[in-house]
Amino acid sequence: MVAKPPVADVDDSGLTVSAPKRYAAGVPAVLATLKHAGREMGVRRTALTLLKVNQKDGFDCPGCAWPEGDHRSPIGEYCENGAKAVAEEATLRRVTPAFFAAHSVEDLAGRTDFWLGQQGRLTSPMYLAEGASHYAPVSWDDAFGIVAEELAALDSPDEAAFYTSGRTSNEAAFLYQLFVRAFGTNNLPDCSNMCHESSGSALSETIGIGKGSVSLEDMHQADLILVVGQNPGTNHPRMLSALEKAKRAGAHIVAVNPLPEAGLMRFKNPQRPNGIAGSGTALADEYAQIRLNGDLALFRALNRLLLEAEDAAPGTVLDRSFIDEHSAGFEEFAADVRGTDWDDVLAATGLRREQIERIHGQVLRSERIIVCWAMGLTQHRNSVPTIREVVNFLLLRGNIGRPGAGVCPVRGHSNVQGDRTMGIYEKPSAAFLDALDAEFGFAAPREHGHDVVDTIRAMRDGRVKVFMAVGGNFVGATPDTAATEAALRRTALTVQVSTKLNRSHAVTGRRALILPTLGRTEADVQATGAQFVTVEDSMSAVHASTGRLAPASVELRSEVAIVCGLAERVLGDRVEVPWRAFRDDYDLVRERIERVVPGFTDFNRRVRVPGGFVLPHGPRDERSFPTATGKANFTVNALEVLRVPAGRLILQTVRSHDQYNTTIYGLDDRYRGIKAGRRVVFVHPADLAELGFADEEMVDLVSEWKDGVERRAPGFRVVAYPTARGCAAAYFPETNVLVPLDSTAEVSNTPTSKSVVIRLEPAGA
Ligand SMILES: Nc1nc2c(c(=O)[nH]1)N[C@H]1C(S)=C(S)[C@@H](COP(=O)(O)OP(=O)(O)OC[C@H]3O[C@@H](n4cnc5c(=O)[nH]c(N)nc54)[C@H](O)[C@@H]3O)O[C@H]1N2
Ligand SMILES: Nc1nc2c(c(=O)[nH]1)N[C@H]1C(S)=C(S)[C@@H](COP(=O)(O)OP(=O)(O)OC[C@H]3O[C@@H](n4cnc5c(=O)[nH]c(N)nc54)[C@H](O)[C@@H]3O)O[C@H]1N2
Ligand SMILES: [Mo]
Repeated sequence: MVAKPPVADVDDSGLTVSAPKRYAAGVPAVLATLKHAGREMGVRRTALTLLKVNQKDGFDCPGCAWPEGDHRSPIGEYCENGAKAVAEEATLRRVTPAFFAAHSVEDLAGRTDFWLGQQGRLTSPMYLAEGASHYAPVSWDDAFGIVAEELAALDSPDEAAFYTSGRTSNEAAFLYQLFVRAFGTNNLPDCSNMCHESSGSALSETIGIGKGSVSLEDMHQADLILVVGQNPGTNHPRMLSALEKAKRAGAHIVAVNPLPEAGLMRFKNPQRPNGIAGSGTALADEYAQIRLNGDLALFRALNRLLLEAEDAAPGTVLDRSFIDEHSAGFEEFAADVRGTDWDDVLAATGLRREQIERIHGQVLRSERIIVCWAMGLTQHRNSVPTIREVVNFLLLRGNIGRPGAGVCPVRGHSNVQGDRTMGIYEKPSAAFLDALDAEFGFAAPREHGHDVVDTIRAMRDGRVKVFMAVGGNFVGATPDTAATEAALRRTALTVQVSTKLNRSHAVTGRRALILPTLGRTEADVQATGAQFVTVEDSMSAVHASTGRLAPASVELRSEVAIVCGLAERVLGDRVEVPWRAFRDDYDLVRERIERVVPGFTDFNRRVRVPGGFVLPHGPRDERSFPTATGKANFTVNALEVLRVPAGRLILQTVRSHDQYNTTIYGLDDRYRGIKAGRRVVFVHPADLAELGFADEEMVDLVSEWKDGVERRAPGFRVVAYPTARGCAAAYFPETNVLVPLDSTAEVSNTPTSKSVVIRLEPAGA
């Protein structure tokens, strides 16, 4: 399978490569912020908008889900990449009906996501009729009518799937899942399925709740913070401030990553005067350059060392009272982990034993430990066992449910955690459905629905015929691009609720709709007046978000209004839900959330308190673990070393510094030394020599998997780079074509975007 790269619109002939940067942020970040924001928004709008990001009376940054904290900078609590996310949304450019008249769908399908996003904000509902070459304007009423007609034509509600991307507000998410379940299905795939699903699966099983257990305060109090499989300098830049603060309070920081990411090494805080000038703070005290997928082995080795240290000095290493009182499964776990083979550990991690022992020494000296992680841990076949082993590591010394300690899966999209809390989940719990039924007087379906990968399979096989998405770019973000596109093209109708144009508008079902919506930065005025929405960050804090800018077009509707309008049209009086009242007054929606979702008592009042409130979390608050055993569970996680055949590399697909998932802001990856191009593959110089390739050579990336299908991404420039041996890296979404649809993580079914076995071939061979 070859996906034709739509590169005609990207001029990367000026691609240059220089040495990777040694520190993150500082002056270049400030300059990049102002340049990018000014180009999209103009100077005045830039100043007005950036001042309101993440302020208590402002809007929630549409960038990442890192929490804001109480001490917000008066000059704006944002980062370079948050500013880019804001500028991307608040841009003055517009995609109008005239644009669609000038560009056929075929034309759009030949463009990159970079070009598509650059065209500006969508302004009007658009409809692609069967057999038509172009989208044409459609009224909101007619658009809802088309969806209703196609849904009514299905043999079963399970023939429709309803995707959510993690920017959707709590209010919109709650109403959306209500509509979908009232319609009769649990087919609610979401971006989490490709993101932190492995964290959710592992944490639910071991500690009883799929959310992180630490607060910002904990970060500042920790003695040891391990940042594993995460690139915060690019993806969660405000986290660097928290790490800096922790560091100043004496924390030791260990970075575990195949790539020596600039943000992990050294940080110049641009929001502090001396951060702009001076040499910044060295962040990582220890950098473990691990091989891709080596983390399970690393944590097993650390756990074995802890058990041996306890044997040597009984009663001094393990937190025996925690283990006895609060945990289950210790004996089995311990027996297994003692057998961990050092040769396997060294092969899997690529680390030296001395370094692992040094980290172990640091663990022994640390009373309070936090482990942070992101996609480097979640997107492998054995991600769930890996994260379970991280939990074992923390449980051994009681590092959960006390200050300065715990699990910290760092979320991606700004409200991805909240969407789950609101019931965007294909496997809802019975308790949630019971509460929903009781509140709204209908019987929600009990059968589990499709996640992302299963939705693609079902579309491919003709079992799902209507696909709707509230936000996101399903085509761009999912694996196996060629297979996914073919699957979507088989459907009867695709519906995209979007702010900006992307590939999912160009790869459609027989008919297609684009429903343009308000973004976070924009004022949302309904019949009863100005509305705000709420979101939940990575540390379970729920707070309000109020947009101020005039909407990009008078035709835009809020996501809440779109969901309510559609639900009313599709369901008629099949259920007694006051959709119109909900649309007119979001307080009424929050009243219902309070009655259905635990933890939202007095929601409307508490969310109006500046800064909002924090949701309950049993393990964090009182060491209560709502698992099957009622305790925190130790688990046994087999170590299988990922060995690749000779002449092959393991490829991870990552984000550059100039993108937000499939939204490409620009063609630079400043910290990694890349300018003006994205089709690059990072490989260790010694591997290049062994494989017979040279720096700067043009190659095709060919992925090999047990299904025997060859997947090829053509035309990449080789960049000799100090990554771990045997490991390569290239950007997503250009490389999604290489990720086999059926190559997913055990339990969580997350695509294995960080371990793809590839070979290099001379380009065009
Ligand atoms: N500016 C910006 N911010 C974002 C996003 C964005 O695209 N742009 N995306 C948002 C979203 S949705 C998410 S989920 C997060 C993603 O945040 P990250 O997870 O930081 O994003 P990735 O670029 O996928 O980086 C993965 C990191 O893990 C490392 N890694 C890969 N495989 C392994 C492994 O096997 N072991 C170890 N130890 N490390 C490994 C990589 O080298 C890299 O540093 O960021 C969010 N924030
Ligand atoms: N190979 C590979 N694939 C990956 C990953 C990887 O690391 N490697 N990461 C995965 C991860 S972690 C994630 S989270 C997914 C992301 O998957 P998605 O969330 O589906 O993708 P995004 O690129 O974030 O979606 C961008 C689009 O969202 C729309 N949008 C932006 N703001 C709003 C809004 O406020 N409302 C609405 N309705 N629409 C809006 C815009 O139209 C924009 O084009 O990708 C996954 N795919
Ligand atoms: Mo994500």
